[in-house]
Amino acid sequence: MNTETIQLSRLIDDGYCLFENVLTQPMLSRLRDVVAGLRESDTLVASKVHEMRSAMAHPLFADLISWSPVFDRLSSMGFENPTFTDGYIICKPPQSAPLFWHYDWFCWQDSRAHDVMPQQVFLMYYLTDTSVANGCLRVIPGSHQRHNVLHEHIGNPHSQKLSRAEDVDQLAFSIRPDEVDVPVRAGDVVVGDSRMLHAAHANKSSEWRTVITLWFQPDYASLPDRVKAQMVQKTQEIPADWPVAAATRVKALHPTYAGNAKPYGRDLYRKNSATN
Ligand SMILES: O=C(O)CCC(=O)C(=O)O
Repeated sequence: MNTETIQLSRLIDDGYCLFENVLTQPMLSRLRDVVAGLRESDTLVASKVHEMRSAMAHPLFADLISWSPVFDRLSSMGFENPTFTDGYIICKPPQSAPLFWHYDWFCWQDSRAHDVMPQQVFLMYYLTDTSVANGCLRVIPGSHQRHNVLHEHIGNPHSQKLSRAEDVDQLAFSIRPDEVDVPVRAGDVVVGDSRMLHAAHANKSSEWRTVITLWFQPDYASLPDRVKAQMVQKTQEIPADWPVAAATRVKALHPTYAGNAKPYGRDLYRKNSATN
């Protein structure tokens, strides 16, 4: 088996895989400079857990969204024409709370919500090396497919209460017996199924820890119409003042849908069924 086939099996079985050394050092430096500028300009929306902003905040993110080495990796996994909908810059301040367990899939009502192939994946690029000490990613392998006890307790996985980390004693913030840490080196990319339960450790270090999360649909053409409509609806608008070249590159990756199917909306709850 070649590396990409192994990574595809991991994505399908565990819900995530890791590609090392995908970004160059100059690209990492540019991303760090832009993120530092955004933080200084005070335009990120802060919570106890992190500060967050859309990746449309700066045209440099067009370079990351269309980063060709990643498309080569996706293509070798059989994903020839992925689409891109939205992205976020997530900065964890020094001494900040853990990020709660959640998934990022919104179409659980769909009859194909439990398909083997992911309908949507995140690409997470960390701008620093990560470890348990500075808030690395944590995942529950297999939770994109199999029922997990957390599904019965987390309710709306994106509620304001969770974002504000008001009650860190609740299960959504707990250390789970089946969780796995995903420490990375800056420049790696984690590819994960949006249905998988994931979280992040507290940042106990004295440095900021930033991740840029980009949402792709690896095989958009094969998606059910209502899911397509949903993806088009959540696609972030490209700012009018972006340079034409940057805007064109991102626009070329946007999904399109000309049918009449109704988007699912943000129906965040996964069915609490022990059978899947
Ligand atoms: O902050 C992190 O490490 C994870 C971010 C995350 O869970 C997300 O973007 O959905």
